[in-house]
Amino acid sequence: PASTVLGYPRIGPDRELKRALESYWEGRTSREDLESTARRLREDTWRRLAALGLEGLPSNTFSYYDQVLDTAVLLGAVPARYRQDDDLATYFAMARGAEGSPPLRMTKWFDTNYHYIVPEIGPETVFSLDAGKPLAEVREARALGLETRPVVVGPVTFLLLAQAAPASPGGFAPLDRLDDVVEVYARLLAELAAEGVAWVQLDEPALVADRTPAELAAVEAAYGRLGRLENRPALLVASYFGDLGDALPVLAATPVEAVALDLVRGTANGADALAGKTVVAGVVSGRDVWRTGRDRALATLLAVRERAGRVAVGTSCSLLHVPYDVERETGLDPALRERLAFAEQKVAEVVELAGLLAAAPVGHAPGRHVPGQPEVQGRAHASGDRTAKGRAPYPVRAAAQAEHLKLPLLPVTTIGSFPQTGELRRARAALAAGEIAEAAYEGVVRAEIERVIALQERLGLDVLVHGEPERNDMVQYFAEHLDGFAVTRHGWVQSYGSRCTRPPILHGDVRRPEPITVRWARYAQSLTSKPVKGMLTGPVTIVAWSFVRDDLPLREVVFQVADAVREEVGDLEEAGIRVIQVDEPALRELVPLRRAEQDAYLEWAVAAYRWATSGASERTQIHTHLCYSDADQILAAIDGLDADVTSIESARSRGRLLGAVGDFSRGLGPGVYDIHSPRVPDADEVEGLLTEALRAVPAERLWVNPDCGLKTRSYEQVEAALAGVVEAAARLRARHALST
Ligand code: THG
Ligand code: ZN
Repeated sequence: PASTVLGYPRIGPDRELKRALESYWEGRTSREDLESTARRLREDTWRRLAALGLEGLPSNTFSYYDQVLDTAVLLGAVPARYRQDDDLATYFAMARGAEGSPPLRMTKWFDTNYHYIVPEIGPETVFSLDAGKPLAEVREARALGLETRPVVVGPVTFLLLAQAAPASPGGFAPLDRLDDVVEVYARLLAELAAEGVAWVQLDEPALVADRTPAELAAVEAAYGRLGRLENRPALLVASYFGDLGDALPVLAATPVEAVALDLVRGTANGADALAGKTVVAGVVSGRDVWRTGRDRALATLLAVRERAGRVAVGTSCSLLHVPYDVERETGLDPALRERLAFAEQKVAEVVELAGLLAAAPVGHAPGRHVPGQPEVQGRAHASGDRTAKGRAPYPVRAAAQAEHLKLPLLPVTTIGSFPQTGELRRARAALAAGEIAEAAYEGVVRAEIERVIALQERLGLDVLVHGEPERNDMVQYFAEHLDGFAVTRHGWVQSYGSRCTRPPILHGDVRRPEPITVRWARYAQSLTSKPVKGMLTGPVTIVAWSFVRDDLPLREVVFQVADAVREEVGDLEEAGIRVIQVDEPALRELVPLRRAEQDAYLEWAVAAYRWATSGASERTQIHTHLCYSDADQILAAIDGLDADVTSIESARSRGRLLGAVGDFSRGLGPGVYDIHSPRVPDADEVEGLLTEALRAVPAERLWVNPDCGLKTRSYEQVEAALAGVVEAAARLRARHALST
């Protein structure tokens, strides 16, 4: 085909799948209801793509939860503890947990804000083909008169993303099972061939990160074996999120028919090696919302054709990571909207470029040079040098803060958000729909803050929060109050399962026209004599969870946001806020996939955080919070943030985290309450966790807090859990007083 996309959104233009899933989970609707919604979404997508003129239609890009989980099921890699009579119940048990079995781990899909379910593979895992889903989708599309290309996560990426099953012997890695898994893929290809499928797409994004020689050998073995099968469809191996690097010649030497390249982040420099294969040239970005520069894209396509021969126009990755349709965003400034392309518009661009490429005479490529990424040359920001002078050394600050805050040993605090009640959500929706006045909405917010402060005082916490009832999302809220951002009405992008976010669009220079959080922080502080934390989102996270302009270096954009956060920190201090938390949960996810680029990134990302926070006086206590289970891997960078107190999720990685914090020299709060689970720990359990933490962190620097924000929990659970947390801290303080 001359044109294709590597994948498409599936949650529905109005989040139909989200609603269908959640009502099914709550038992309000039947499996048939869920299946008919899903079928309609798939059919609408195929019809729409065909109507736009796209030739290569993908299938099996739909998912009830996650495509990696779908692949695990396809391969029969279902841990015994999740198995139930009903296949859908088994599937959702892996994704969401079931009686007695917490769900499989979930983690970030490369450097996106999408999360996948981590498969569990052991030496004993029995693989067996269950091709029902891809076959059913092929038949469904065929019933509409449309032929499709099933998309499946490829064997190497699947195993590299998997984790070793709990009882695996030391030294076992899921990739050890490559040969067994490849045999299941071989059977899958045979079944698809028997069904008359012409092409299959195997996604191998893991190949754009650094890979060892053994991993490259796995690529060679897997695609050598699959490529030599006699009974199979043509194979498209899709790379995305970067350059294939050393994996390109390896793939090129295998007998697969086509390779997809991300030509937005990567270059076509190695494309000569692909001569004889089809190159799916990913010139339309699936990671941003900007229209494609037509001349540049066409020049790239011509250069690839010159080098490789056969070229199809494609997207740089699946369009899963962008919203459906910008035409619905009637509230956007038309001048901005004209610059935007969501999934629908990107498909139209692919089709248009395919037409232009077909019309361009062969042999007229613009020289041998393949254009790289657009030159980023926007003007530097006016404020110039932002190297932070830095705050006083930590011991000086710690002494000043002890004097100023007079906190007890093992202070208890929370991460920031409290449960978002139905009343709050309804009030926000009513405000957006113009059904209630601003003043009425603010009354609801004020009452909620009063309730949250009173609850924390009653339970006996030491550093309080206002609970963030005024915020929908920690990034969207700031975007709504900063110049340079636009927010959408329908621009939902799947984050995990049924959950979505609406990434703001950062399109211009960022400025803070006025204080954002000060009013509610001041109100909350007026209700109590205990310190109330001001709650801000850090510059890296605000940028990571937005769609960002591409005419300035990312670093420059992050520093502009850091300017705004720095101003907010100053205003909070001035308003009498003594503790300010600046969260940077996305610090980790923007880490480049290639090691060679990681240090430079971490250096500027950490510098931006310090710029945002270092205006604070030494007696103002700066907190930060990070919520991912592998914080131990970037602990040096976290230390570099120079926050006075860092809270870190630790429910699922306690051992590793506590083992790694030896060099960490400031306040630390390893979470003692797993907020991802409805389970409520009692004081004994929390006391045990704290006792363990005290072996790694001196009492003077240990903080007591939950793993993460409480907004997804109920008040009933939160109240019971926090009571146990406070009680445990009190017992340890008493023990400590006796022993000193
Ligand atoms: N905000 C943003 N990105 C994030 C998170 C966030 N990425 C990482 C992590 N947190 C992802 N987790 C979630 C958790 C819950 C929801 C989305 C992502 C969620 N969304 C609501 C839903 O789908 O119903 C909609 C929220 C809204 O109204 O804006 O519950 O916290 N940006
Ligand atoms: Zn968190």
